[in-house]
Amino acid sequence: MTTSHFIPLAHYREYPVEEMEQRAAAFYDEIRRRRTVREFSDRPVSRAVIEDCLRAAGTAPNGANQQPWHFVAVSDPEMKHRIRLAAEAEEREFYTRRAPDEWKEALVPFGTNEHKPYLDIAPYLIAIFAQPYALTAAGERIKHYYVPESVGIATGFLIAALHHAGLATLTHTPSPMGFLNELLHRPAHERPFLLLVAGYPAADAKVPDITKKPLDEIATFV
Ligand code: IYR
Repeated sequence: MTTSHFIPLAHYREYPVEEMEQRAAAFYDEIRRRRTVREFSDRPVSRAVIEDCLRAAGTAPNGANQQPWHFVAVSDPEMKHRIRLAAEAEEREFYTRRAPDEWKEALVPFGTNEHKPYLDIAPYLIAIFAQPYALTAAGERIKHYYVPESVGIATGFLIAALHHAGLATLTHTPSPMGFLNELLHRPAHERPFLLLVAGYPAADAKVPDITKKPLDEIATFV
């Protein structure tokens, strides 16, 4: 029988309201500078930074604390190239056949296409896998709960951590992504969730001229 075990909430910090307001504003100021980048520099990135950002991702709230995720940080140029070739093959299909015109129209402002040179250039590709269930050594399945929510939150933490550290990211979603299981030797029951490209932006990187919805459009207070 499983039992529960509680300990005091030791690490919570309360701030005076004014400091809380300053902190909230400062965080907004920092996170609003984050931009999705598609032009990366090949400058190497400290592995210690990636490790701490992954540790931060691993603290995300998740269903029943089952932590239904696995991150594969790829820096090996050969593996990055294999991922690029496989992603571009899927993307070629997407842009020439699979994507309905309405979808392609929605992507025009971002100038995306089937060419993904950043998969070779960026120093790190982080493949994020979701685990719908765990497999015991005996081959028994242990169901995981709220898997997409959990992995989505962890990915958000990871993106925020990388940005906070001073790195640029791109959430890349070649579809389908099954090739990642094969290339990265992940078990068949794990689902590739997202391929996060991370590194320094290219010195001359450009980003689309887009804006975010204002608060009154995205939130309601009742
Ligand atoms: N996965 C494709 C297409 C794509 C789709 C959306 I929605 C985007 O916001 C961006 C791209 C690609 O990576 O090009």
